[in-house]
Amino acid sequence: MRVNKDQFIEDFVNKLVSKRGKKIKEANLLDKYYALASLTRDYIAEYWVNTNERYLKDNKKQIYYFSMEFLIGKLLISNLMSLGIKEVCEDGLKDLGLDLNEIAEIEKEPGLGNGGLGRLAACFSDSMATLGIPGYGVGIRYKYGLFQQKIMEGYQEEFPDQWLKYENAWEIKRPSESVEVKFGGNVIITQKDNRLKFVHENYESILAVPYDIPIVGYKNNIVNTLRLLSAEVMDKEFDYYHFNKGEYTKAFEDKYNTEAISYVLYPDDSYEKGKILRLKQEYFLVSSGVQSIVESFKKSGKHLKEFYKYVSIHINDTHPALAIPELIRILIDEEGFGWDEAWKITKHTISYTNHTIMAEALEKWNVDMIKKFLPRIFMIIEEINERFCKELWNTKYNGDFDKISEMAIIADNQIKMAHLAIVGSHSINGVAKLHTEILKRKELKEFYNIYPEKFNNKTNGISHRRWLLKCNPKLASVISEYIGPSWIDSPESLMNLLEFKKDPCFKEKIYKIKQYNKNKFANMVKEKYSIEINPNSIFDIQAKRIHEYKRQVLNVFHIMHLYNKLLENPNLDIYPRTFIFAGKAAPGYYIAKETIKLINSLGKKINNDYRIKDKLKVLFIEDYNITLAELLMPAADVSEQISTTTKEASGTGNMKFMMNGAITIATLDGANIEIANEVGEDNIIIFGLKAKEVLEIYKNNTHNSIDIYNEDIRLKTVMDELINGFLPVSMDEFKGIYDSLLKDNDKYLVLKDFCDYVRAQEKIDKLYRNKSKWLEMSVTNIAYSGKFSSDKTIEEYAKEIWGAL
Ligand code: 475
Repeated sequence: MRVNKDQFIEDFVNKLVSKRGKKIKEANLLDKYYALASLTRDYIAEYWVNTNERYLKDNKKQIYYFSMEFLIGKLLISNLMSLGIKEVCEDGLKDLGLDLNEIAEIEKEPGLGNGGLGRLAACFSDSMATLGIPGYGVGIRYKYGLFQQKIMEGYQEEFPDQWLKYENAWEIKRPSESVEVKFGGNVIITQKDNRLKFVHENYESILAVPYDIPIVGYKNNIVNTLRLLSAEVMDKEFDYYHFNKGEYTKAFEDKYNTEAISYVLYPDDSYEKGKILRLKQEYFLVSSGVQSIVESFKKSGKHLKEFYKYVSIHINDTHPALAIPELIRILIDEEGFGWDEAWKITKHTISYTNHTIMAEALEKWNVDMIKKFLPRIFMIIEEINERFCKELWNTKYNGDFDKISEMAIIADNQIKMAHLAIVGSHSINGVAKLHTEILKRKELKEFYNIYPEKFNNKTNGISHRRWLLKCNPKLASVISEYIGPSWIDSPESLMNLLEFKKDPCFKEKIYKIKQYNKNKFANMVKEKYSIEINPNSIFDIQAKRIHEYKRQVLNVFHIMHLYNKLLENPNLDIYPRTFIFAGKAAPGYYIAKETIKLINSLGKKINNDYRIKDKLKVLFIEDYNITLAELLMPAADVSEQISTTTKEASGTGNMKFMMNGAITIATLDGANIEIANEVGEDNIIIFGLKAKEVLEIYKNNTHNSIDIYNEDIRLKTVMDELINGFLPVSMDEFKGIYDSLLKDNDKYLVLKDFCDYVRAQEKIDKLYRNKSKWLEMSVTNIAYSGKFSSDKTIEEYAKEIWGAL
């Protein structure tokens, strides 16, 4: 868009008055932020309206991305960049004596996601808008996002995330587009004109009120929509009968119970508990989403028979899989379709991404629960299941009861959502090559056998706009200086950087930028934690959810081992390193929380030990979120991607670090494999068991952790230090971790990979000393990172799954 500095200044000053009732002199930071955000939204509005108008006219396929999580990050700066007016605003504000970054910092981040899955939804939304795909995000407007993490005495404590405390500057509430979602009650079946009629009675109604957030395409005048739904009572705000009796809690009970549906994001990553409230959240999202889509489709005048030609609904993992029975319900009960046609339309409309093979993350709902809260939906799932089992019986598995009950959607009083999603959709994809192969050959083998055509891979990607252009402006500008700005539109052109990987002048610039970003990070650490870190040490970062399979403990063991070596010989030649951890543990995940305490206890011990001459530092940075990630990625020298091979479906942090020039130390897991294939083995440090070996160990149970413990004295020492008072905690503090590794035979193979990990880390130590070589590796990583832009991933989804583009 076009706005000059003078116009911007005038608009901003006027906005301060109209929106906040203040002149610049009296305005505080919050006033300035809301004025600027509101002005930015005004600038966006014109494009938003035009985009919607064009999408209506164009008749192109509309893509609806259903996700329980959208982790979009702060929006002010990225919106200004997408509009192409960041510099003008920055200049204008400067003339007024204001600093854009300072204003932008005050924005509250919408933490509406746990980790990878939620951030992926955000990167995909960004790419759809930039590629001009008519894509809509559909999610929940949780009043409280992912908890804020504070570290107290080394322990994680959780606090409510009050991101809506003031207001959300970006959203537009659209009460007139609210829809009714029905829970509970019973279904009456009648017969009319030879057809069964299903009438849902005695249900409880909840209103789904949409709030729309603009998703601004990068300098292309396109603005897509992220629609977040909030639960409200239909009409009765409170009950006068109880109110008059002075029973205030009772008077408001209904309202509270209803609105609770969109109160809190479940804080578990890769874990499903089967809670009623979570089920209600899921149905709330899909029912309101599907109803609105059908309504707006009908307005276009086209026949619903053609629905799937104009609409794709993509479900982000199985969490929104009830979209399948919900669409069938609407088509049959409300639109008069017969089963076969409703089934065909639904299957062609829906596609599904699987994000994890971890058994504990697979959704299974108790039959009685679904029956009670979603009686009509349950009938439809039963019907799908019956027809599916019949199909199996009549085709491949006649007489094979075991096979059929293994594959059934309903078994053992449980509904298996992954099975429902596979049967009721036309596409299922994994998120990296290895992950998809494991789905096809192992986890979902039986389904692959009968529906091979449905399975495909779509390796994850990240938005290079947020994860390079926005978070590392200095690097972005040097890149453009050398290869021109074309990489911003076509990120694969970052490959042109390879030409300069041996250019000393370019490399020096890359080095200086890394140092600048490290200094910036070090300043934050000093200010917040009063810890001095050495910006000339290696910044070695592991930032992700805390989970046993991600193996933060392996990282910790390596640090303890280095520390032991230094205690033995304080003059040991170790390149100074700062080990940085960040990440949240699910509040009920005991071992993950112990791991946080372990990292902090180790930090306390090491950071205060003058004997090792500041060669090692260990930091745990609290409250990892998108904003912190934007500071961390550019400051990293080493990226830790050390999951147990086969367990990390893809990973996306690996791509973010790489794009900012960090060198990855990794197992050949998830997308690490594809990163290694791109950059070549000289530019990534690989260690550990291969997928085949891990699968072998799991299959044949050939692994005994006690043997490894007894054989490797370094490992034995470290392990013993967990429980012998070496760390400044009580002796049983880390018993859970200790037992999981020895008593429970180390399910995630930490001990097994320790030795090779230490070797790989020694290699890092050596390589970093060779500055020229290190920088060449760093440039190579940046150059190949364009392959992992979500633009490319989304193009593949659009072409190969959605049939749009
Ligand atoms: C994978 N979340 C990453 C990323 O594809 C992958 C599960 C249940 C309930 C709530 N959240 C979840 C996940 O399963 C998840 O985030 N999976 C992650 O998806 C994007 O890169 O490897 O672990």
